[in-house]
Amino acid sequence: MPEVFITVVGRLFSVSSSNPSDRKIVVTSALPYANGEIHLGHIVSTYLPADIFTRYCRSKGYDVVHICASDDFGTPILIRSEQEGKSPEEYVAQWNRRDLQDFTDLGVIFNLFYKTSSKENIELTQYFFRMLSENGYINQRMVLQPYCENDRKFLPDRYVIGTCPYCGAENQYSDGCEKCGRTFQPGEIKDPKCALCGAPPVQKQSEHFFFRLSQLSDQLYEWLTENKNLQDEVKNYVLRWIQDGLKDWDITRDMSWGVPIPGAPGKVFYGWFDNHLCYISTALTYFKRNGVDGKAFWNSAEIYHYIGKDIVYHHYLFLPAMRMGVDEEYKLPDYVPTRGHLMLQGNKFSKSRGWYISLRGFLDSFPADYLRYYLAAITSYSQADINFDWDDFHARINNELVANIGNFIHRTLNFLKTHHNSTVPSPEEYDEVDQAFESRLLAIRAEVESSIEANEFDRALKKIIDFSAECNRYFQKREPWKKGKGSQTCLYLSVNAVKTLAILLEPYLYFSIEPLWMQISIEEPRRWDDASKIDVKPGHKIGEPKILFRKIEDAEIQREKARLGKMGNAADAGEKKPLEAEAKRAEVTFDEFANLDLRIGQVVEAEKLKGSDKLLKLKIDLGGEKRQSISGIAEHYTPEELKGKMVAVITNLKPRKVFGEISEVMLLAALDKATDKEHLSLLKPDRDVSAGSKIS
Ligand code: B3M
Ligand code: ZN
Repeated sequence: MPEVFITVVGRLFSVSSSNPSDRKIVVTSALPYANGEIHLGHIVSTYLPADIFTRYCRSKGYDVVHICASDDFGTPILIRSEQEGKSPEEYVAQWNRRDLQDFTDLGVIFNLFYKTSSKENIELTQYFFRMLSENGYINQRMVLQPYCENDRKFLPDRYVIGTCPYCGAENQYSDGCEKCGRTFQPGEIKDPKCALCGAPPVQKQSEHFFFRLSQLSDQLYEWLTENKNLQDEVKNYVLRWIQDGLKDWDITRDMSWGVPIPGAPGKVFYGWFDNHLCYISTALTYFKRNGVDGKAFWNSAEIYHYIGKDIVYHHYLFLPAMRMGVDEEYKLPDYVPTRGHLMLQGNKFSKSRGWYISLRGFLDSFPADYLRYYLAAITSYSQADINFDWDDFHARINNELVANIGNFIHRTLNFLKTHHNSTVPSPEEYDEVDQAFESRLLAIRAEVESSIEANEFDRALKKIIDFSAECNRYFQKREPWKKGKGSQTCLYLSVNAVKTLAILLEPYLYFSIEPLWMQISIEEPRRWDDASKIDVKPGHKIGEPKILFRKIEDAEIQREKARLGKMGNAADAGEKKPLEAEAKRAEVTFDEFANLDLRIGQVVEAEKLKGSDKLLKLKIDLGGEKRQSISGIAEHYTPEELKGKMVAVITNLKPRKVFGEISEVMLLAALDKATDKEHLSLLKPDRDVSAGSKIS
């Protein structure tokens, strides 16, 4: 088998000319934190570019995998799970499922979407730690950490809130300010308070492990300067960080939710120590499940880590440094494609101000491919910010997707159907116009391919759109409806152009192109290299043409614009307030909660308990079985009022004696917050359910 070498942006890859699957590629997308929905900002910088590239690679026949996972650890996640009364495991599992669903609905497909809390990732992280220790890259020292004496725990990162030392914004987390964007070192925040109880923390000694990043400065510098695939604009400021001097990195957190640090009970790794290792552990897991030697694959593959520009530090320094520190047992990245932030109508996205488009909301209104098309078209391979503009979206979908691409494809197929009995006619002799068009058709694949290989998916898409516009012009010029000379050639070349467009567009518009193959009546396999081939032959019968893209109406865009700034979707707004002291109780695991037998019961008998002003003696029907409750609600309800009422109760509290009477069931009631004990309300079901119904 002859070997040829091709150069891809300055690197040499050996590719067997007849076997594209020799080119191995691992694509990863930055891991979404398991505590909130995927939003368009994530999509634009990371998941869509990674998905387009992976689909392209697959179409080329390269041996490619796309890997991702939920980023499960960290204080924000633990705090949210506590607030929602869920175990962190249960909480992150829920977001993992939800994220995967969102990705799938947007056509972003992974070989494996796993999790940082997986057994495999925990093992790999601990292994890295041990190797780094052996190689002298870990040291330990005592540090002062905020500690809440009320809650009797250390308060890492987001467990402390306070005032930004730079801009004075109040109610900020201790790791950075959302107002001015600065990040802080532990201890920097002013007027610190415990996020759980509001008490000011004290400082307490704790032993922390540090990753000696500074020891790897020279190696990092060399890697950055030598790797020609990295974007210069990013590289330049990372090199400056190195020149300014890298600090050793505290990789320890005094808490329970995280990868346990071997030999250090009560301590876990900082999430950024383990999360990028999950690229490797997830890939290895995927390969293992498929009987492939994952390590060998990884080390013989080109590695692409797709990210947004807010996590450059971690991916250009921590990530390579940790791999260097274990003697590059796992290969360093070849590419770390980095893209900018998404703006909305020229302003920053803000969920709390309603200046926001949720992915789910978008998909409820428009086809997924419209979003893929628009975002791919406006996103360059750079750190420049990207602006989502509803009018621009409207114009591009209607002009480019519908009136240009959709129109050419449909008019060609429809013309074949109505004038040629759905059969591709034989070409006649070409004149210059046909020849010029044919050479465009033969050249377009390589042109698009070079942009995709350079990670410039917007430019590649622009080339496809321009080509489609040329197709339209050619069709228009040939006027096949006049049935003059050259009209058969026009249809012949046009249907081949449709096939080429379909192949080139498939990585961008999978949902729309998939049904097009039925219309052209071409079966698998359809490979990238089949584009620009004129191989739809005379006599080929096509299927039933259908419109691919629908136009967007003005009213739809008006509706979306009117929504902005109004949704008041302040889902996160309350997150930072200290939980009220009164609500603060000891932690309960989900299993403990699940042990409570909560039910709806019916009060069948009620009377005052002799000798007490406060207590009522009640009989509660639990659907066949009746049990007694001694309830302290006599000042709020009369026995008459209660008879027949459906109420919420706990049935499996340990029975206890009250005033000499046994109480087996407890009624649930709310005490009005404003008036405190003065106003009490029993809980009752919102709809009719029968006595004994379980509450969960
Ligand atoms: N979860 C940060 C983010 O979502 C983080 C990325 C991890 S990639 C290893 O922006
Ligand atoms: Zn506290």
